Amino acid sequence: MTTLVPLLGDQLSHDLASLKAVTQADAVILMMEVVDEATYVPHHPQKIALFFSAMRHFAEELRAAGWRVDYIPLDHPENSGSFTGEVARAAGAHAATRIVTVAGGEWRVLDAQQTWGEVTGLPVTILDDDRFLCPISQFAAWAKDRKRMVMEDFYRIMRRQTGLLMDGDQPIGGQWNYDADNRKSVPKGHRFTPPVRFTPDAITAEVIALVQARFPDHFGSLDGFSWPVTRQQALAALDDFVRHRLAGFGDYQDAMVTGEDVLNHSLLSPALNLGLLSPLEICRAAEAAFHAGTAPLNAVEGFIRQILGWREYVRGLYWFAGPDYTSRNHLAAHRPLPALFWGAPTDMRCLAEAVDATRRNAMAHHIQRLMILGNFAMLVGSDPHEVHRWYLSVYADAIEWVEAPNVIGMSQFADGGLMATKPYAAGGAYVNRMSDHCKACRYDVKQRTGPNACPLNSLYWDFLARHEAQLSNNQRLWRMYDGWRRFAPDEQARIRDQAASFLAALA
Ligand code: FAD
Ligand code: DLZ
Repeated sequence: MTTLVPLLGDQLSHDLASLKAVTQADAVILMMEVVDEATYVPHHPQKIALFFSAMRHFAEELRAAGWRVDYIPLDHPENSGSFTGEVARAAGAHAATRIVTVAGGEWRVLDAQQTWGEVTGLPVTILDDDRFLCPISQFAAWAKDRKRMVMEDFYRIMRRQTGLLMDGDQPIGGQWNYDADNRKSVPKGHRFTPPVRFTPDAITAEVIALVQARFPDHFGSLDGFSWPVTRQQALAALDDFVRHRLAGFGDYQDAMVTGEDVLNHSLLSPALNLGLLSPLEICRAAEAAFHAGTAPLNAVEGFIRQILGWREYVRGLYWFAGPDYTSRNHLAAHRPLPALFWGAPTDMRCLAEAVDATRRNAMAHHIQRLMILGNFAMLVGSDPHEVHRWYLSVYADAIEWVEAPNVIGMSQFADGGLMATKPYAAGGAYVNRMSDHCKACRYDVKQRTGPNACPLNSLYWDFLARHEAQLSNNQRLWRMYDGWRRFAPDEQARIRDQAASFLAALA
């Protein structure tokens, strides 16, 4: 009897449910580098290299731990190029009698897994992915009868469930959420401690060469690849963050500084999403820093909320919302994504900074993703499915279960408010408040119209005006619509003409 255990690129955890369900004596672990997964969207070369390198290192660790591993590299002469093709080939080659696997992190992959029984003629067990703190069924039970799925409500349940930052039944410090303390702008001359970088070893170097040769046209640079690719490195990255950046995490969480790619962010999402770290161990490490007195409560609570709250929430929402979620288009936005997202030059400093960080690092921090790139895509009316495909392509941490709710729901309001209570729309004033970009920009953030006006200003008002019928009843937008209605009709017309000219030039 041979059990085939297909193990996917984001399932690199030694305590994976499938590894616990079989024995080393009768299992063959199948790991596959397949061209379909590298190209179903044009992933950033660093993302492909990260997955392949981490997969190859994990295969070595499994072998060292006594597992039989059939690892199919991308350039294997018989590689069929798809998960299903490789599972069928391996089932035959190993005379497998059954298949045990863990559910993939995307509807598309889960659909493929569900065909494996028919394709191979073998019994297939698809196990729940239990590396999350909230099972999908628990989230669905919580979400089922709610009109609004408020993240904060969910987060408090998760705090009580895990006991993180709890004093009995109450939050440590008396407050559940310290976000109000977390919106500081960065003082002039402030120095951030750069994160630890991991020099590519021979395995990573080989993968980088492979990716360079096979995917030369994908947007993004491979220079400077320095992601953690093993659990040991991921633990070192966690330790580095907790020691050097966690304490300031809250203060500057929403800040943007020219030339600073990381600020106080953790950069842990790629390792976490690949399975090299667990969400609970990260939260416990941050909590321990608070108890040791090395990081304040606003920082530690803010950080834990991202992982215990937002990350678990978006994962539950992705599976709860169903497979058509990425096709939602509540605001009927149909423009193509502007070419600047793929690196075409732009004079808008905020966008140029965020796109360039994305190109160099396969990474941008949350506020760049939400309030610079996502905001601009929404204001100009980009088709949300195209926006979703861009985000899924360019970020090292992008797997659909986490990317899609953040893009379709939070940043594009394309799900009509299932996730966000209002669109995250902003004009130039927000960017000026939260960053230093406007100072060096060729546009004037204070102007709404005219050749030097910051395009975000007219686009913001035009967005509100365009969607007045759909959005003006939203209580949270009352103040914005009040502002719009205070403009004299001729000023409204000038603003909308300005936006129309910008959009025409963009096309
Ligand atoms: P930190 O700022 O240090 O935060 C700590 C951790 O909290 C992150 O590593 C991440 O695991 C978690 N986290 C924070 N915010 C979120 C969130 N909104 N949803 C889920 N987890 C969160 N995150 C991804 O992991 N993959 C994605 O593809 C992704 N796409 C996004 C797209 C958009 C439009 C937006 C607005 C956000 C997206 N995020 C995504 C969430 C967030 O921006 C990233 O998790 C974060 O920038 C990763 O950098 P970091 O590890 O330094 O995070
Ligand atoms: C993102 C990605 C890439 C680029 N390549 C592979 C691959 O070759 N093999 C693999 O197992 N997984 C890869 N992945 C991740 C998948 O596209 C997908 O996100 C996960 O399988 C979802 O669980």
